[in-house]
Amino acid sequence: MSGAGAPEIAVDGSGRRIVVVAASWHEGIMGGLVAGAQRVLEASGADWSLVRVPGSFELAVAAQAALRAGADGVVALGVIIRGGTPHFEFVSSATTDGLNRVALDEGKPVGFGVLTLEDEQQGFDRAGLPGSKEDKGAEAAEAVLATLAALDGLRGAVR
Ligand code: DLZ
Repeated sequence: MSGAGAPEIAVDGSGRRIVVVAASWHEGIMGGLVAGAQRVLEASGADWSLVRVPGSFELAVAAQAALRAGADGVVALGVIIRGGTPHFEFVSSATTDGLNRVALDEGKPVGFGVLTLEDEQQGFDRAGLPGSKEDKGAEAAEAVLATLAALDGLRGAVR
């Protein structure tokens, strides 16, 4: 999936409680993702915190716990790089399915900032670092805030 067609999103996060859950594999790329999400959340005025988990596989359970503890939304960040084992497929699909399930079960937005990559370079290109072409941590944070606003609007519209 390329970043072509990504929307420009400006959102107000004041009054929103957002938890960033971030995996710890591939720390150089992860640093860029976390910094991108932080930039957006701080600029938006959201009340936010960061929770680290070991790997991307653990993101879904942490996201669920954050939402059950009262967070309005979660930004999930991870980096999964294809290696020489089938682990990539298992970890990627479990992470994606798990995060989607948490969002639907809890009825709250989970921003998907998990990069599934062939190699490290693809991650540096997307991590919002100097020289990167894309900023996927920032995009995931914007998506959560924009979705919260959309859900508020939708609930107001159907009352
Ligand atoms: C096991 C594993 C592998 C092979 N690769 C990655 C990866 O590229 N990115 C990542 O975030 N996590 C990886 N993991 C770890 C799993 O997500 C998980 O933490 C372990 O299997 C322990 O449950």
